[in-house]
Order: sequence, then structure tokens, then C-alpha cells
Amino acid sequence: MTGRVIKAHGGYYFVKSNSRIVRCYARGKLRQQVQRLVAGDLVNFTIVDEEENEGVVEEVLPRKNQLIRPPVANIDQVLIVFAFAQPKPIPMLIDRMLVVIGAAGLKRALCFNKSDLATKEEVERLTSIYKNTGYPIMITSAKTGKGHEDIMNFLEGKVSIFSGPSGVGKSALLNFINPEFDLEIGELSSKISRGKHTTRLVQFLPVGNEGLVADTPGFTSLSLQGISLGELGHLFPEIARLSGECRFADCSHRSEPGCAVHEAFITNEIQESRYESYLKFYEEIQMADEDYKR
Ligand SMILES: Nc1nc2c(ncn2[C@@H]2O[C@H](COP(=O)(O)OP(=O)(O)OP(=O)(O)O)[C@@H](O)[C@H]2O)c(=O)[nH]1
Ligand SMILES: [Mg+2]
Ligand SMILES: [Zn+2]
Repeated sequence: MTGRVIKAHGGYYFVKSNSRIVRCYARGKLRQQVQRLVAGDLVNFTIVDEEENEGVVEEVLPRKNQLIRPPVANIDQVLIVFAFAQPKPIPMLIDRMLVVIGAAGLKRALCFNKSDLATKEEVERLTSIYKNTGYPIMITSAKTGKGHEDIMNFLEGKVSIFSGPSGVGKSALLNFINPEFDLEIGELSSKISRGKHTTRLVQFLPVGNEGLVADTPGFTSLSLQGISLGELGHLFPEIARLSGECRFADCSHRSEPGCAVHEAFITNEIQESRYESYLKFYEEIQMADEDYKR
């Protein structure tokens, strides 16, 4: 039988096949492989004990894509969740997630949660940064239910994950979508309003008809490893769109004359924080490349 790993926990892999979920262990030869099984993996498995609903994973099918953080495979899209406050959004971290997830070939959308804690101006300020990127933007609140429909429409029929820092409300939003999920919601540490890493596992849950969505542990550090300097500009849609107009075909959009991207930054067509992120990531990749050559 073929199924999808929806959760890995305690040495077991919970494999969903149609409407059935079977608790499986992995064949010895699989356990020795370097590639660990992760949530989202598609596998061939056999039932070993019908009564106990236990099986064994025989084979992992080739992955169509994967992320290292959170560890997950074979997904269609990622909802990048940040909060307007508690914890405060960090644009450069948002951009970093957009870049890393884009490099993995996945569709991205932005969710700004805890809108109940934000003024109109704050909502406008954060969303305006991403207006000309083309990414879908959802303004939500797990408290008031705002944006519920937008999220449901986004998730319908797709395999998705919620990803973002600890404490932004990923689990709370999922519980709001379906109270039966009954996911654990964390407290915030009082001083700096950071999350306490409440969610520890990647776990896929059924949503709508045919959809699957995973709650994932929050994280804040993310490596750009594997992303080339040439690729970076393509991972910022508003930069990619303009790069054909630069004087030099291989323009890095930093200080070359006739750079359409730099020009657009000057005229505010490209947002300052987005351009800053681009420059910062450029430097970071460049330094890593030099270290590698040394
Ligand atoms: N005011 C407000 N609080 C929220 C909202 N969503 C979540 N919270 C609160 O934020 C805190 C953290 O929520 P969680 O859902 O546990 O956050 P998480 O993103 O799953 O965090 P990790 O599992 O640690 O990665 C809880 O105290 C929630 O009650 C919201 O829309 N508005
Ligand atoms: Mg959580
Ligand atoms: Zn340029």
C-alpha cells in the first residue's frame, strides 16, 4: 500500500492511506539510510498486524521537494505566519523565509496574525512592504476569526504547512479552523513576548476536502545554504521583474550604473526593507562562497 507519513514520533511513522492511519515502524535497511523519513514522505508500506493497526514502511518514494526547517517533504505550499505584535514581525526574517522556501520551489503566501493587536496604520505599514511582490497576503486573528475564509480558500485541496517563529499563533490559527485539532497553544514569555516553542512536531491534519495542513515548530534561524548569487534576485519577485531593464545583463543590483532595481529603490517602488534584505543576503552568500573557496 502507498501512503503519506503525517507524523513521525517515538520511533513510529504514522502513515495515512485514504482515510486510514496506520502506525508503522521502518524496515531496518531504511533506518540505516542517511535520509531520514520526515512528515510528508510518500511511502510503500505493508500491514503486519491488522488488529493493532500496525505496519512497516518498506520503501520511501522519491521526494518532489523538501525543506530542512521545518523538516518536511512533498508539499505544495507554505503559509508563512508572523504576528503584528507579540512577537514583533522582523521583515528581514520574513524575507529570509520567502527566499528559502522559494528556492525549494514552493508556492508562498504571507499570513500576518494577531491583527486584533494592531492599529490600521500598523496593518497598512507591514502589508505595504509586500504589496508589489505578488505574494498572497492574509490578515488574520485567531482571537476574532478574521481572515478565516482566506486561509480556508488557500488550503483547499492542497498540501500545505504553516511556518514561522514561535508564538505567532500557528497552532491557534489551526485550532480556529478546526477545534477538533486540539493543538497545544503556548504561553508567551512575559518580558519579550516570545513564544516558548510549544509545538515540537510536524504534524499533518486533514482540512476541507482533500487538503492536508501541517502545524510545525517555530524557528528563527534559517540558512541560505545552496542558494547562488545569480538565483537570489529571482527570489525577490519585484526585483526579478525589473532586472531585465538594468544596463548590464549580469547586474547584481548593488552599485552598477544603470541599475533599474536601485532606481526603483530610490523612487520607493521597491521597499527599503526588501532591498536591504536583498543586499544583506547577497553579502551573506558571497561570504559563504569565499569561505568555501578558501
Ligand atoms: N491576541 C492574539 N493572541 C493570539 C492570536 N493567535 C495566537 N495568540 C496567542 O499567542 C500565543 C502563542 O500561540 P501559539 O498558537 O501557541 O503559537 P505558535 O506559533 O504555534 O508557537 P510555537 O508552537 O511555539 O511555534 C498564545 O498565547 C495564543 O493565545 C491572535 O490572533 N491574537
Ligand atoms: Mg505551535
Ligand atoms: Zn540592476
